Amino acid sequence: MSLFEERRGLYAIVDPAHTGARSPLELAEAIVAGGPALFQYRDKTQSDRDRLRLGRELRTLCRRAGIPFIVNDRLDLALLLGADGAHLGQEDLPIEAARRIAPSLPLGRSTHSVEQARAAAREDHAILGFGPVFPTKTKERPDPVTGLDVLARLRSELPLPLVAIGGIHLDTIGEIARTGAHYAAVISALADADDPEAMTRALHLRFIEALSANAQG
Ligand code: TZP
Ligand code: MG
Repeated sequence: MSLFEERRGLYAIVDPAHTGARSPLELAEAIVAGGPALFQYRDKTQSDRDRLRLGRELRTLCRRAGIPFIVNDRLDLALLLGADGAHLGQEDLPIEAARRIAPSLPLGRSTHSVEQARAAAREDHAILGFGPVFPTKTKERPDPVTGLDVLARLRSELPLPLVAIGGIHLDTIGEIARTGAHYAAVISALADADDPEAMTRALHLRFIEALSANAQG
């Protein structure tokens, strides 16, 4: 069973460009204390030196807490940091090139349509991102909103765990769990929370509760 199949729940993302009132490290400490299923470091703005510095701190935090640490976009950084996996987008390295650099690292791929998801599922990916499922202000030039029906359809069609992303908040995370997706990825609902630790707990718990309600119903 892959790392991503073993777990379910909140996939917390920390991005230094979207941390609300806190430093990236303060936000990450609060989130890790709240216990998400997975943690991702996403950084499209800092220098490589700063990425390496912050990445080391985040990896240490996650390792202490036993939370898998995933790096977005950058395989070099993922390997340097000893990450548990990397997550690639449609414009990042194609799978053949990625596998030459990182032969065995668990890899995710973001997809934004049924066609992209089917194509990524035929390749050596361990998890697929899908979205934006709701409107988001966090991503620059987001793809069109997908909605949830297509997520449920993909879940029944594809053998891989799915992570829904885009505009997910406390009042909608249960709907994500009910589609069968393994994870809900969240940036702003955590960064903008008054108490990100409590918000992490609440989001993760609501996901897990919706899963068990689904199993009983
Ligand atoms: N990909 C699709 S939407 C998104 C990414 C990285 C951003 C999600 O952030 P938020 O703030 O949870 O909508
Ligand atoms: Mg990317």
